[in-house]
Amino acid sequence: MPIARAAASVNLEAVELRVLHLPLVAPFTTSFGTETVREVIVVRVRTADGDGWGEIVTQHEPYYSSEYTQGAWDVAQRFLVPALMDAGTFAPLFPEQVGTILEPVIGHRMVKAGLELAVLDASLRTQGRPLGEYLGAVRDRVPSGVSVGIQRDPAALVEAVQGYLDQGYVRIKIKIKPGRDVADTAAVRDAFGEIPLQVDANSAYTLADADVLAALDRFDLLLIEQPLQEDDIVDHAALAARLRTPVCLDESIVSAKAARDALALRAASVINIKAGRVGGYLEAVRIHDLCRDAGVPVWCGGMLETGIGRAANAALAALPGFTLPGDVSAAGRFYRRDIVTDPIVLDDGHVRVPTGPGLGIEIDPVALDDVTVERVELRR
Ligand code: OSB
Ligand code: MG
Repeated sequence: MPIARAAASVNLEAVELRVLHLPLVAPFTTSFGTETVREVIVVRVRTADGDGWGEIVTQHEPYYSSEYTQGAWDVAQRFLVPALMDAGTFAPLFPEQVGTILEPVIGHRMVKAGLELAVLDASLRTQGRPLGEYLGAVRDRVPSGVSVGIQRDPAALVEAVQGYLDQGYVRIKIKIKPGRDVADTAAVRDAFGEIPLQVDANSAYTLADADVLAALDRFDLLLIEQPLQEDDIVDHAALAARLRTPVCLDESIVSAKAARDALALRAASVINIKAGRVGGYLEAVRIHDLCRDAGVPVWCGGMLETGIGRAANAALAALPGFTLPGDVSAAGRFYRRDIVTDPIVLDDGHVRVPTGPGLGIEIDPVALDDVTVERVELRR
């Protein structure tokens, strides 16, 4: 379904950026490291008609992606915000133009996504229009999966998964890495039987590990996510041909073009869509559309979002091609205290798609200030 390009223009007056440090309820371990405090950037655009909010989902270290928070902080202030300001000085700014305006800067997609989201939010709020409706949502709630980090040992993993199943999560994803793959997956399968289960390797393997990865075939996983490196498209195709488990790409899919190429080369039969990784929610919808036309299932990935990005992810995940449960969990899965007044909760294994204007959230200014470690305001 094409996007109705009807969001209102905004008159940009200023852009506020904040680095936040949000303590996690428990450490989150992947093949590339352990996070205990989420470092993220929040964007507020100030317009003549009100504010809009966005989130730049970088992590503090460039291990998932080449992007990282202090790099994002720099490029936003020196290049991307000024480009937006310049464009908005001579003409009203439409959200659908943001991607094109920022295109001359190579990469830095998470920063572009956060800026575009803030402009979109400001624009849709003036129209009283929810983001979900604008993007093409067809559901008012979405099934909620949870991404479970690597634990001390398989027994601890089983205990962690039990806790999430008790809360009602409808799909479990476990992180794996070499040496913590077959036994961990077997432990979860043995403990819980036929639950919807998938694994995420975050690029920790090479094609030489194909035998180990093929040993996962016996667990009837929904998919294996990003076994090889970001630029290993041909190797992913070779691996996919050897596995019964469907290969899903995350890190490799940095744009609609990358998605098209990966599908053409048969490197993936499922795609994880993260708006930050692909440069914004509008590019995310383009990937959704091309996958839908190709009959390829997609699901909504996560980057430990605050209530800002989490609301946007719930809206995106409500599009018709999102036929697999996403990593759109309750805010409480990561944070004791969110920065929004009405954090997303789990209800019968689902999260609700916000219905208010724009992102449909209100910022809790005290909570936001409490976790802000750096703040800057850029004016025209
Ligand atoms: O690979 O999906 C990933 C978190 C940070 C970086 C990469 C990933 C993840 C997750 C967490 O798996 C998903 C979530 O936000 O719930
Ligand atoms: Mg992933």
